[in-house]
Amino acid sequence: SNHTSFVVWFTGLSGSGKSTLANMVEKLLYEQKVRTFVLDGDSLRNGLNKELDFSPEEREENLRVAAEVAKILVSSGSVVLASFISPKQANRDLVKEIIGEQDFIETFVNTSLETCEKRDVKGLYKKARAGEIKNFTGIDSPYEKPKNPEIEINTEKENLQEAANRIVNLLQKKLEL
Ligand code: GGZ
Repeated sequence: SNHTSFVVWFTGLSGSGKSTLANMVEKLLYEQKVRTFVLDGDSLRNGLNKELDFSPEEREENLRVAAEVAKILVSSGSVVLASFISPKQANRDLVKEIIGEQDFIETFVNTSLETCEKRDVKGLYKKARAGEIKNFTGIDSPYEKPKNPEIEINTEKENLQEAANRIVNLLQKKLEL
């Protein structure tokens, strides 16, 4: 195989644990001297995608740009750990098309809305419930669960460290480390 890098694309609700997992995977890969790059909604939306809001159209544009950036990083040889809610099947199909199916690993961080809302790490669910934030995923904007993710993590049943190890094992097989 000539495969040297991939995009691990984490999809799931706000507060599902996507970025936490991505950072754990990055740490494990770093220890194995694999070059990585972490991309997420927070960082992209603070810079490159500053103008974009959370309407369906602008989420799609956010994700299109994210996928193009991920593609550039993969072409330079990095394993890209990308965390974006990417709420719709159509969003994930677009991302997969841009990155290329062969380089795309769809990873569903399956944490229930109930749990995300209970954790409410940033207080965003509370604001969304109060109507202070509009178009909030899971509250007044939809999240379509992936039907056939390559990896699925159930953070309510599985320990995060175990989940991160599972992802790295799969990558190792694909990278033939
Ligand atoms: C969802 C929102 C919203 C709305 C702000 N809906 O948990 P966070 O805070 O740190 O991560 C969320 C982030 C989602 O950005 P993405 O680029 O991943 O979204 S998408 O893929 O749908 O384009 C959340 C914060 O932004 N946030 N307002 N209305 N999340």
